[in-house]
Amino acid sequence: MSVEVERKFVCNADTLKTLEEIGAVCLAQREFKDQYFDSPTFDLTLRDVWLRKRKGCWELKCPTSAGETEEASGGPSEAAAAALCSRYREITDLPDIQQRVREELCGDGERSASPPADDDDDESWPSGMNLRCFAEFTTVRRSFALEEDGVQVDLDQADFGYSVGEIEVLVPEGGDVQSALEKIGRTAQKLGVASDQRVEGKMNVYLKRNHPEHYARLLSAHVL
Ligand code: V4E
Repeated sequence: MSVEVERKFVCNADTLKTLEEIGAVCLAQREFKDQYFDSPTFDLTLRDVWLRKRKGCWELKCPTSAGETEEASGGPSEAAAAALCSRYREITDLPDIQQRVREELCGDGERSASPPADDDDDESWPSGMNLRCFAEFTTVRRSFALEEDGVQVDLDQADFGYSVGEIEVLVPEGGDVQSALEKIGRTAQKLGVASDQRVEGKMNVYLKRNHPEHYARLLSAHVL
């Protein structure tokens, strides 16, 4: 399991040129469809837990637990830069995902010795937990590697007409989140995207347009 630390930025026609100038190497361009799942009353996303299927694989992003991303405090400018970054734990192992989802939905912290039959079925387990797809969109992503160790920049174009850039560092379990924040800050400076404004992700924009009531609830719950 790892923690994804990332900062979103507004990309424009100059971003590709700047990436080239700072020596970024294009790793790949790929297209993928994301399907996000939740209960009818949105119990997962209201807890900032995001379950999705991407390229046939299940992924869960959830808040990091207390102490998991302990960071040096630094000065006010470091704190402001850190506030522009999100940190989410990423789970990709299906039994771990199912266990965490079960915990979130029914507070069942115990790993069942024998999970319900549907859990074994890669396709039907969500409906067995009363989860249904509430968002579906396709993204064209261009990924770049930077000289700065472990930093990746993604330029995303979603099929509903929204583009966004992301600077991200994957921190392995117990790894140094503070160093990831510093790398992201330096990369934002180099790219000239170090504004103090939080930039909306694809899901924010998708929900605002397609599920405005749920979007408003997520804002009230300080999830978005
Ligand atoms: C909405 C959300 C999550 C779902 C995934 O969002 P995002 O990271 O934007 O997707 P994507 O496609 O870039 O995933 P990746 O390929 O990088 O894994 S996870 C957390 N949130 C909430 C959230 C938030 N509170 N603030 C911001 C700026 N973004 C997302």
